[in-house]
Amino acid sequence: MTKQYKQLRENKVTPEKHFWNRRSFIQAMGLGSVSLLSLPKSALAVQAGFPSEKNPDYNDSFDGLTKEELVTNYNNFYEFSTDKKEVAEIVQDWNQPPETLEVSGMVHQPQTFGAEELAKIFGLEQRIYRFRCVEAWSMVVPWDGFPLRKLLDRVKPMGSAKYVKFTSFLDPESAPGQQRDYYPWPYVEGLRLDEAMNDLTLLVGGVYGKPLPKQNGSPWRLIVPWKYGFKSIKSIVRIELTDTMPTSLWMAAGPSEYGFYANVNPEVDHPRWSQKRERPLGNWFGKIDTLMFNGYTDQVAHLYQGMDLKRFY
Ligand SMILES: Nc1nc2c(c(=O)[nH]1)N[C@H]1C(S)=C(S)[C@@H](COP(=O)(O)O)O[C@H]1N2
Ligand SMILES: [Mo]
Repeated sequence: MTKQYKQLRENKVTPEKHFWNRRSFIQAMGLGSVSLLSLPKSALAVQAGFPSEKNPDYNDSFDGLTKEELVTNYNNFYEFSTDKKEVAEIVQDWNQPPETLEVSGMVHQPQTFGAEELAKIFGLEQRIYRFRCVEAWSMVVPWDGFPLRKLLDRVKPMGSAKYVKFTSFLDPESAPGQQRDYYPWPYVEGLRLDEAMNDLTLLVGGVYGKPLPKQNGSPWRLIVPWKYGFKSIKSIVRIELTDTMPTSLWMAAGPSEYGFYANVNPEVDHPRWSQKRERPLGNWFGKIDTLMFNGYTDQVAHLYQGMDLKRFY
């Protein structure tokens, strides 16, 4: 929490300088004609500079939020390092996070968006989701983003589209991990179209009410909370609709260990470790039970009716 934000909360009456900060930001976001007084209170209760509105319908924080310092300093981002504690520092030398996001393939209205304009077009809401890495650690995070469905609706998928393919940036010059060809870069992930359209699936541009730090996948990443964390691809440059199942980086690199679906399932062990329990980041009391679909069964079980969930894939 920044000093400014604390002050906003402590002084019920907004000091004038903060009022002006917020106002100029809201203008920059293209909301210049909206009076501050007409914005709901919750919209103001965010960081000056990143107007994301808390959505109280998505608040999985009963176990407590993971500390922001942990979320932003313990990262999987193999383009930069395989050492989770090193990513945040190494990524600082990366001076070109993607500036555009192309949406193409089997759509009637392909479009390339500037990274800056997405929040303006689709709005931002904050949802608190649980996040479960396949390596059996987990966290609880307030993500700022919007349902991916909104973006897909805008480009009008063709009837023939069945899958969505997501591709990350490719820049071996400034991403040291991409200089080694151990992995088939760029990072690619995929969802079935109905999974991508599910209400829980978010395109995320911020965390803790602030723009996404580089190490968490700026400017835009995916968050799919009922799947293992590797599905939540970072720093996306392209989203393509297709009629064939995309081959993800992990399917190509380790087909016997990482499949297309990768739904969180405590009953199906990874070939090298159990998935029954997980270690919440920052939890001194050890492990907790992992939940089917990471706790999102009610929202997503219908997507997999008739499929054999005992299979890792
Ligand atoms: N482009 C890209 N996206 C990625 C990864 C990666 O290495 N590169 N790692 C994945 C994995 S394994 C996890 S657990 C999450 C980690 O996200 P975080 O660092 O924000 O916690 O990002 C996922 N998205
Ligand atoms: Mo992960």
